[in-house]
Formats: sequence, structure tokens, C-alpha cells
Amino acid sequence: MNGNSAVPQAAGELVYGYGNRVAYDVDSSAGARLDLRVNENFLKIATTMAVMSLVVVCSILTAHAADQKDTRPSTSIGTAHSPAISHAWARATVPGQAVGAAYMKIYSAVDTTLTGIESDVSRSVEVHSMRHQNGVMQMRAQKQLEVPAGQNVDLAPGGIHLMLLGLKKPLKAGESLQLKMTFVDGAGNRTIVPVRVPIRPFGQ
Ligand SMILES: [Cu+2]
Repeated sequence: MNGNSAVPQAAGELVYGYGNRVAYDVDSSAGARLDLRVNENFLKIATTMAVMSLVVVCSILTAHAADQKDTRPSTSIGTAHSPAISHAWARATVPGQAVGAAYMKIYSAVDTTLTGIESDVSRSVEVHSMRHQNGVMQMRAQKQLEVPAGQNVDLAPGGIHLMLLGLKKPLKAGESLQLKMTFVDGAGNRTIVPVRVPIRPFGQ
């Protein structure tokens, strides 16, 4: 993949698995929107590894929804009022894969908003939401993520997730990556929460 490109763009059509056809359109400069149109009973060979990996991640997001329970600890450090991150994990990737995904629970005692994320393994990190509409799985970047007081916000496969874009190296199972998550509360207080994210084996 071209790791130097400031504005990754891609569009086209590819196929994965047994007959799933996917049309994709990625344009980070135009609001970072990603649409996946899945069409059954259509068989071809995937185009490039990078695009393939994107689909692998996205198909996992839908195929493995709610099958994950992580008992391993993740680390969050912050002030007394900072949001708490738990159950953080990311999925291992294969060499050449350009994107990864990370999941977690976010809890805050006060209303707050996740406004920015950085990682040590990718060029950028986005909050993505997913929805199924007329047989079309759409994955869309959102600028920020509201975290209402007193409830857990779940980032999980098939739902809201953090997308690691422009991986600098493969995510290896057993290792971990680091996130810096920036939250801003209603009073404008900014808290940066460092999070250690364990990497799980691919396929789990
Ligand atoms: Cu995504």
C-alpha cells in the first residue's frame, strides 16, 4: 500500500469468499465515507491485497457480530473524571492489509464526546458506524462519538468500531497497540486517555 498518500482514495468492485461481490468507494477527503454493496452469487477473484483486506475486515465486522468476549485487561490511564475504557481489543491482520479494526467499551460518569484518536500503528483512526439498508452494508465515518453519562458505549464487530487506516505494519496476535483517545466534556475539558489494545488472533 501507499503509506505516503495523505488522502487515500479507492473505488471499484471486488469479490471475496464464495460469491460475495462488493462494490466499494473510499474517499477520505470527502468525509471519509465507505459504502459496501454486497451481492450474493457472484464469483470472481479479488483485485488487490489491500482492497481484499478491507473487505476481510468489513465482512468480519458483520459476520462475527457479538461473538467476542475478552477477559484480558486493557489499560486506561487518566484523571478521576476521565472516561474509562475496558475490554479493548483489535484483530490481527495479514501482511499487506491496509486497515484494522479495534473494539472496546467506553464509560463516562459525565456526558462526553470522543473527538479524536491516534494510534502508534496506523496513519489515522476513524470512528465508523455500520448499518444494513436494502441489502447494502454501509460503513460510515463519523467525526465524533457521543458518550452519554452513566452508560457503556459498546464498540463491537458489526457495530460502531474504530478503523485503523494506513497500517504501518501488520497487527500481530499476542502483541498490543496503543491508542490515544481524546474526549471533550460538556464544559470543554479535554482528556486524553491512553489505551493499550491487545491484538487477538485472526479468525477469533
Ligand atoms: Cu470501518
